[in-house]
Amino acid sequence: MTTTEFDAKAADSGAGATAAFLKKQGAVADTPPERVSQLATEVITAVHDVIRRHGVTYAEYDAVKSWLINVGQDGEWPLFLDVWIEHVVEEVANAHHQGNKGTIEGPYYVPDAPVIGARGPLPMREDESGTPLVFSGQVRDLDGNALPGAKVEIWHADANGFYSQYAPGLPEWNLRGTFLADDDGRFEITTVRPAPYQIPTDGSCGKLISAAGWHAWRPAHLHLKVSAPGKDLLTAQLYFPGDAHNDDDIASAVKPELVLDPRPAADGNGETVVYDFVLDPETR
Ligand code: MBD
Ligand code: FE
Repeated sequence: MTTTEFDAKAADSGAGATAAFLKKQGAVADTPPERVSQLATEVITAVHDVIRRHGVTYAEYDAVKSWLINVGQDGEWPLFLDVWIEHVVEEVANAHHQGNKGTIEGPYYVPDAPVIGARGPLPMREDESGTPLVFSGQVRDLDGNALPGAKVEIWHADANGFYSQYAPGLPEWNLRGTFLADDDGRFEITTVRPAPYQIPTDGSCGKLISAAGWHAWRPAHLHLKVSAPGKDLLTAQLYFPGDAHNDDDIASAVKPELVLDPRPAADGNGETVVYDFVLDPETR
């Protein structure tokens, strides 16, 4: 029997996301001890307050202790943090932006995806399933000037909700690519519509979700990183209108400005959508 994406295990995608994160440069902040002490004290104090207010028991303390240990063993710290914490970090980091809204990166970005050029198809299987989607747009600065050569990185789940490099049986760069905008700042990406994403149910995050009676879903989304010299990197996701989870994304990452408006393709084959990106000048 061959292994397919449907054999994905929480602990495998978790281990992959953990290894990818640890490989990333720049994950060390040079934080002065006064700030470390203040932030750590306030987080710990907030936990103390919850314990007192709710009369947390030893049984509950031990359950949390074993759950925290298991999150690490499953490699699910990237998933946990990106689903429940990252959206507030993004909100604070980009509050000053006047251009495009951004949103969270999530755990499944891989740098250096194949360069396609200004237009073309993402790497995909010969028989890749899903509604064909042609996504075009222009990258501009705050004054409306085109940004030729802007880099548009895109990655997304397939029509079964799985990401290449984080589920088995998928080609390495499936549905991941790097586009370089043309002289008018324009790009055109040929792909297929992704499916909604379900947080793995067989790992620690899934265990929390079911113990709390939550749902495990993110709406279907395209992930993007858009960049140009002298501009702040824009990390975003784009969503599809009418998705059942646009209003209750478990990762709290949907914003109205990030919902696409796809139209039936002129040739009757799938959909086309236009979405432009406006980049803020580089801060700091
Ligand atoms: C995803 O695909 C994702 O985008 C986020 C933020 C968390 C988990 C899975
Ligand atoms: Fe995602």
